[in-house]
Amino acid sequence: MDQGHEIGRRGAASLGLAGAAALLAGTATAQGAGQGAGQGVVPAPATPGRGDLSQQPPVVVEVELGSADGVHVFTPQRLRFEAGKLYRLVLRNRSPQPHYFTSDAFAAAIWTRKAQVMGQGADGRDLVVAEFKGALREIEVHPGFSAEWWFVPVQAGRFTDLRCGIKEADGSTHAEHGMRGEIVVE
Ligand SMILES: [Cu+2]
Repeated sequence: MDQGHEIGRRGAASLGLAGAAALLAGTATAQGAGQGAGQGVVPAPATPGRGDLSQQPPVVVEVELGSADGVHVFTPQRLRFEAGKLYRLVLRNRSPQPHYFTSDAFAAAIWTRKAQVMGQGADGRDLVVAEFKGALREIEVHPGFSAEWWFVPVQAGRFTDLRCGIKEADGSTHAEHGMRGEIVVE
């Protein structure tokens, strides 16, 4: 009887994940329908509410790519996210070189709402220069700038392939210098 109960619980848990994925797929379809007009898809109600995971207030997480004195490192090196929450991941590069934020495993475990290129207005404040919608795999940020990745993690896991693959003149990569990290989705 315990075994049956356990299987039942597992079934419910996987249904929960499938349900979340279906919810996200529904959200993307609704957005697409707004742009494409028609196509037999009934748009979701315009009022964001329960079930629209893409419209919740984002949790802001900031990562420094490299350091101002040229050390190749992610700060922090370990990132933690919760499945189902919307995140605004700010990738800031105050170092003298460009850097990548690359994790193929992580990119496959999230739903991307958008990415934003940030610039600075005359008053020195950050402003959005451009937004990109659609699936995304990695982001490169150039010295002195920042970019934002807005996403909802949809799959739990521990992803150890966070790295910057940029090569130095001697052929070594920033990852080999220590620009590696780990991302956990719970
Ligand atoms: Cu780098």
